[in-house]
Amino acid sequence: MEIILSKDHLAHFPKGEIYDGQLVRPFECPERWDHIVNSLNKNGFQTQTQPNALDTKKLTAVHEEKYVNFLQDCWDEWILAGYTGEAIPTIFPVRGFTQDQIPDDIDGKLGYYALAAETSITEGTWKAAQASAAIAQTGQEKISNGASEIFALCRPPGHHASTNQFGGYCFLNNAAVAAQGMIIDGASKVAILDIDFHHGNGTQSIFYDRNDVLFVSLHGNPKDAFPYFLGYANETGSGNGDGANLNLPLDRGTEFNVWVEALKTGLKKIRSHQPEALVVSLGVDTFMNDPISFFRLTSEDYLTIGRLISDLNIPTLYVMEGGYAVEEIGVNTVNVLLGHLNR
Ligand code: OKP
Ligand code: ZN
Repeated sequence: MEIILSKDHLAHFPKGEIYDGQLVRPFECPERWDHIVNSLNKNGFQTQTQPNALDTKKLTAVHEEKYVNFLQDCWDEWILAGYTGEAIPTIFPVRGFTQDQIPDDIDGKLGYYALAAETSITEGTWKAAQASAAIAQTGQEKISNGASEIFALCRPPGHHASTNQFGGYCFLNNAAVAAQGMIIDGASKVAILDIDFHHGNGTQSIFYDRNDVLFVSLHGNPKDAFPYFLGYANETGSGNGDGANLNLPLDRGTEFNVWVEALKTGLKKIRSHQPEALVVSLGVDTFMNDPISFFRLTSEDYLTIGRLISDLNIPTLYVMEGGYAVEEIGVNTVNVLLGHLNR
């Protein structure tokens, strides 16, 4: 299995995440990447490729151009305003506020383009976010050109980013860029399977009214888990996309025996969609020791997950999302890939 990766992820490492009423060291940290690469190397994944430059046309097929420009200019505008800390949104267009005015001031703009406040923007954020999307896109192009399985080692993650909002550690929706890229490059139907602990609200919203891209997600029930305001079972798609969105929310403390039944339900839905390619939003924050999540999966379970996904027999692009039990993130991630290869 070919791996796509880049050290440019290092450009994004905020010092602070708002958590527990404090600015803490972010859970989404650069050494997550090191642990994954170490495990890949230990397990003989030798084909490691740098991404091609990001194709802006494919990017803006998923994200609004104004939002892309905001991400690109945010840090400069923040500094120009005289701020010295990291860029953090503090006010949002909530219920009762106007939704259609984009402020000129960077404080207002940050809130307009944010869905949450835990994700700080720094000098290198845009560089890393672009590289991460380029990794997914490069993987996509290889799948579109006939590869049967690719691992896109994206960092920062992407599935919370919508067409015009960042948050939940995400800026550009890497999985959505890949799925849309597959359509642009000729696929008529693709599917996205999101097995990160958190609901992929960004991915869902991007494809919600379309039936060419099926979105299936297993995640912590939003009544108890981030992102709280999307991911319920009654969200099944709208208009043309009616029936092409499947949410499988699961309770606190869910163990693998229950989780895997939901996975099988999701896989059945994917089979019936008959996609030409599959994008897996691969988060391993479903792990029992994850510090911010509440499922109970073990390291061995990830082998089974890879095997079950490979049984679909569809060209598959794995796109890295979350996983914050840093010591175990490598083993857990690579176990999915090993399971997929039946090794
Ligand atoms: C990103 B990805 C929990 C706070 C959650 C944000 C989580 C973002 C997860 N008390 N904070 O889906 O792994
Ligand atoms: Zn997550």
